[in-house]
Amino acid sequence: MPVTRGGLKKAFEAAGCFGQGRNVFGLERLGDGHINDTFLVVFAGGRPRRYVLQRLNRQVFPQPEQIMANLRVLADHLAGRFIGKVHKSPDSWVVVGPVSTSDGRDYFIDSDNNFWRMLSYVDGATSFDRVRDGGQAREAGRALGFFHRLVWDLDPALLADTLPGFHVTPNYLADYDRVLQQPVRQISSVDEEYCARLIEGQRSLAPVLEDAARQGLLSVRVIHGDPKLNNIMFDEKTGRAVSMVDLDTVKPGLLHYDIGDCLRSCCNPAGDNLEKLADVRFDPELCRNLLAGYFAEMAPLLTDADYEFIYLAVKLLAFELGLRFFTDHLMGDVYFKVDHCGHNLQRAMGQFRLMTSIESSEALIRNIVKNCRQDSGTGS
Ligand code: GN1
Ligand code: MG
Repeated sequence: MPVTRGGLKKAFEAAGCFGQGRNVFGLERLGDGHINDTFLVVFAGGRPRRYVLQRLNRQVFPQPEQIMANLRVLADHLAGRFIGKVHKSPDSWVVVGPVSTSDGRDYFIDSDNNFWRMLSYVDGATSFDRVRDGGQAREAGRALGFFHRLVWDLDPALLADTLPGFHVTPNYLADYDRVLQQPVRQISSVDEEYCARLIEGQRSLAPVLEDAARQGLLSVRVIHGDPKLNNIMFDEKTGRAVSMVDLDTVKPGLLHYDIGDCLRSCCNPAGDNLEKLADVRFDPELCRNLLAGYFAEMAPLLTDADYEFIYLAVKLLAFELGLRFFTDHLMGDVYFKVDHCGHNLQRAMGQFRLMTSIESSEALIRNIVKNCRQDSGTGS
């Protein structure tokens, strides 16, 4: 989405509030998130350090103050973990935390009621939109496992639910049904028909994780909420995962939302913003690597049910994202930013194709889960 000159001026003004008296030396757009506007900022004077400035999307996050409170809770918890030397090499993991304004606040609200916040930047690291190889998938899995282990003893009740209903697939299905009932929006093109047919065929999939939680098979934990590949930072020199960013959706939830989302994102070599639909597929070897990395961190903490639901989680999360993109397309692209008309439909088709590929590899994926579990030394 283009940022207007007025928007840039606002960004400069906001950045200045976090400078502790230093002037803004440079400011440019960063990344291509679908929700917030993100900028890279450098202040003048002293050692040139980079920061991330974001304007949070108030439509998506109606109470952004809660996000900042969550980030504080998280940063304090993680600082405690490292200071206590719970983990062997604290230097290799970078915790992204909020930067305060000159008057000691965690955010700045401008005269147009835009909500701005600044975060530390992970230096010497980079992110990827498409997975490079199995080694990188393994690192991605290790990063998610490490993150889950870091927050394992953080009480989810200390975190606000910043996005109620996020990842609760039956709610997304209900939203879709509501949109279809509006007479203005009918399914018209061949691609829309494909999506609508696929959704009809998968209705019973939608509640699987929520039902499992209700039955006590899965528990609510602290989750990242958006652990896709490009939210994992890799060291530029070693390729090791060193941080997980985009912490706005850190909140109480099911681990399987994270495991499923990470798998669906990292095991699709075409990436989320695919160019050719035909390139989309779920790669079992990448899955094997990712799970090996994840289990290396998390295996001792997982239950039989946790392993059992991994296949359904990855299938569900691909379905859910497809459903969210498609519903947004039908609503006129009101949630996810788009580059062109039909972009959300194209993204939906990608996720649905990925889901079909996951479905056709069910036996293989279940076997990979079993073997990786055994290799981690916890399988029976
Ligand atoms: C959104 O803005 P971004 O790209 O970090 C979305 C995620 C989706 C993702 C799909 C709060 O994240 O759930 O998986 O797009 N975030 C929110 O690329 O809805
Ligand atoms: Mg995000």
